[in-house]
Amino acid sequence: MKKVGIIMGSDSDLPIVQKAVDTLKAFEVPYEVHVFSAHRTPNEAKQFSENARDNGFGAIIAAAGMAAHLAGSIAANTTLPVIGIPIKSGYLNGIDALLSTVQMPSGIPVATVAIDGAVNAALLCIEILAVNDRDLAEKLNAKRKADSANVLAKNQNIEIELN
Ligand code: RP5
Repeated sequence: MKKVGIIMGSDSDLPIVQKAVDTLKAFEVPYEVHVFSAHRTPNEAKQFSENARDNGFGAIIAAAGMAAHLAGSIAANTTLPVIGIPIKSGYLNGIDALLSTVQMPSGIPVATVAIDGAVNAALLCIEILAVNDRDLAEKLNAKRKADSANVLAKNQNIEIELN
């Protein structure tokens, strides 16, 4: 199976990024995690993305806060799908990172999830890998069913308690 690359702009992003790691782990999808910054280590970020396809990656998650150019700069150097996670940090609570990540000019797409949306970033990568992997697609279906059962159980508890 192809790997998912998880790149974060700073180790201070890890508490959020960890949720993507945990999700990939739960689906037994292989991954690699790195700290590369578009601003502080642009050469390393570029080298990773240029070589990602040859190094066995199928999708890349890029998480960054503030003036978040990481996802866009990674996408500029690979044609693998890039999923951006805008991280909530600094004075603007992630709105800065959201707009920086989502507003890509035509030609270089970044699939941007919600502010701090690490779980969905991982699930989107899994869905991309599952296009050619029926077993993985089955695991996604099973998770959806489990999530539904969980909500129905909560509904039942609330209905018993409040009605
Ligand atoms: C971004 O700036 C990082 O992704 C992080 O979200 C934010 C702050 O980084 P640190 O100053 O905590 O290293 O580049």
